[in-house]
Amino acid sequence: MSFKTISVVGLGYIGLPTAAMFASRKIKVIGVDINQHAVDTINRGEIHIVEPELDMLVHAAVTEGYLKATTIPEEADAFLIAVPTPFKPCATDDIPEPNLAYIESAATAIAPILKKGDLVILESTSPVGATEQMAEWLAEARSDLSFPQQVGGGADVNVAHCPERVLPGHVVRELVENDRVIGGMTTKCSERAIELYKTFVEGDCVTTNARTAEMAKLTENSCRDVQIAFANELSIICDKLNIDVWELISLANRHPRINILQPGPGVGGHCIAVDPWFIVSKTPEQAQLIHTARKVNDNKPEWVINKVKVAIADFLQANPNKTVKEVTVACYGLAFKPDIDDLRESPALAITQNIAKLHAGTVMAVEPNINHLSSQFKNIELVSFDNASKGADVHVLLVDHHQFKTVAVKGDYIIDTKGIW
Ligand code: SAJ
Repeated sequence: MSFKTISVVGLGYIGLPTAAMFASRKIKVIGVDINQHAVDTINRGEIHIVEPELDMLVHAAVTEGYLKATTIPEEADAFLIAVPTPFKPCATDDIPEPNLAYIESAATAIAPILKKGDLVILESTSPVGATEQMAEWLAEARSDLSFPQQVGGGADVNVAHCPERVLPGHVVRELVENDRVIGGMTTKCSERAIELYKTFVEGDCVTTNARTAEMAKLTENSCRDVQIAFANELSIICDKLNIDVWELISLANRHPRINILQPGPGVGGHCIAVDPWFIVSKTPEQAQLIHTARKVNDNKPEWVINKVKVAIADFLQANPNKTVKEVTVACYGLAFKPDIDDLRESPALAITQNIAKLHAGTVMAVEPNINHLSSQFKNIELVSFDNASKGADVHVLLVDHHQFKTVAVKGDYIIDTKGIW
């Protein structure tokens, strides 16, 4: 094993589990993050995110001395970059552009400590061409070293794109079991990356070039986005036709070649709601279906909010002694999907915030995976399930957390976006 020390840059939902996984194989891992709170938490052997089994893994890795976190990069034999790649709104049309600023600052931060023989892997989901761009940034900062785009297989520093593909909530298992797409800038880069990942990956490591690896990842998430858009569109059609969409989908799914996904309040997370834009912004003329699916999913929260407005109006009509200020709305679930604490790009959170903005009465939120709401969430009371189910007049189920599946809220004014009540 030619990797004695591995550095993981970005200790979030992907970087931290990956760092802990290498450390669990008794390799020295240096985790780097700009967030001092995350660094301090990890160095105490604790975690700053919710992910099953990760706490034990990190605790063991830190106490056994294989994992440490720092804000300043240190020398290593391999660097894995797992930083966010959000999008930035585009001024000229409605297609957001990928924002590579975090990759650029990660590359700038590690460039001074790179040495001959090092391997740099970009794991962040990236638009096609980002790995080559990252290699350019590294080359600009280190003219004393050679890179694959300059000299091919004989480069001092090898560079590859190996997209992460693990499902939040199942990260620890999927990191080990999933196949990996290894997109080296040269064959040598791919070989080195395989050697690295094989320390813990039991799935196949399949090689390709960096651009195809980038596109493979975007394709997977766009495919899922298109399929969820189909389910979301069906739910709106069924509502119009007075058909139970959940029953409809379960019937259609009995066909041996049909597997329709589940509708919901919209698509969230920083992956599926973001990555298709990386394709659309590069090829707007060609990516018509992918673009439309994005819009269908992005419009679903607005549709849910309208349903809530109608429910409030119906409640007031049935209770003429009440004013709108006396109507309490409870939203169940704020995370972007079940049984996690992640609020990033969450349609449930956006819907709740919008209701809180529009509604003159009380808005309650039930989110079993978080303890408090920061002050930015104005006019939203975080309450227990019991308080909400007993105290609210209009109930909006937004996330199918397991806690909500065991007891159904009863009442005349229920908007159940996940079909569990
Ligand atoms: N959703 C639905 N209906 C469904 C399935 C999902 O509305 O039937 C919604 C969820 O509620 C959520 C969003 O879609 O808001 C995304 O959830 P998800 O579970 O489909 O995916 P993510 O974002 O947690 O993880 C995805 C995964 N990609 C694929 O399944 C193709 C994961 O493997 C990737 O590693 C991850 O994106 C990523 O990091 O890119």
